[in-house]
Amino acid sequence: MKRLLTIQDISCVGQCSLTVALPVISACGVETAILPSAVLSTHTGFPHFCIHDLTDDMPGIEEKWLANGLKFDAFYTGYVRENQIQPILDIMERCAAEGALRIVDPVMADYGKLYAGFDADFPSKLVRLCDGADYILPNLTEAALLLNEKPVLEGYDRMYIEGLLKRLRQTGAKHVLLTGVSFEPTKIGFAMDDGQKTAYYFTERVERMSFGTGDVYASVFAGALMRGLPAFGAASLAADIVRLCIRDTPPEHWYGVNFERTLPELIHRLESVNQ
Ligand code: PXL
Repeated sequence: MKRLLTIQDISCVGQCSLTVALPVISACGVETAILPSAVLSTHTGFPHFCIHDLTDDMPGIEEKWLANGLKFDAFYTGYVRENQIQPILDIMERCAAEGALRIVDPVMADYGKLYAGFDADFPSKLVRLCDGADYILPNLTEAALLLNEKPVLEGYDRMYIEGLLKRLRQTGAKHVLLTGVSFEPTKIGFAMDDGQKTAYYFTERVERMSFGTGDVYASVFAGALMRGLPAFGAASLAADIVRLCIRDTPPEHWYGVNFERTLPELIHRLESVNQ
């Protein structure tokens, strides 16, 4: 069984980050190790929250992993803080099994705005994590902010998307998976660039603004990829699963998506993969 390390926060309530990644990646049949970047009372979309930063614990944890000979086949980073970028790069270098993959979700913004608690210069710091990543998974807002551009959320065309993908690969990322791409009101999906071509995938749009969808998306992608699906298959499975989760979430449930009842479908869709 492959062992993946995911580095992101524990939001105690909020159906996001580690409380999503752990069940989802485990459901994919992949051993899931965690390194919490911070503990929050809730995610930062709630009007009141407190945060306990865990940066200082990272080097000691890494040291004990190394002493125990623990290595990881993949790393998947999500919500992290500025002063954690170097310790995380160190861990990804020193605790990597041969050929380990780096999947970086540059979690910091959506709907044109940075999440509460991040400074305007945070995107320029997060670019360092993208350099050398095998896959980065920004949404449209994060993609623009990583490039120090103004987010464009509507009225764009394929040329804009493909230009964005090309500029994002210049950060040093090998593949770019841009989420939340939509050229017509009823469809939403992703664009994926592997350096040679751009591939698109769209599903029916379920009209709802939801926290945590990016975390479900990245977790399914990481889990399915480690389980042996090709990247485009893992990315399109992730898009299908996110759509099912949103469909299962009542509109008044504003702070997350009910991914829990979609886990059997995820397991079922991965059953035919022989790894
Ligand atoms: O779902 C992304 C996310 C992860 N972690 C924290 C957040 C958010 C989005 O708001 O606040 C702490």
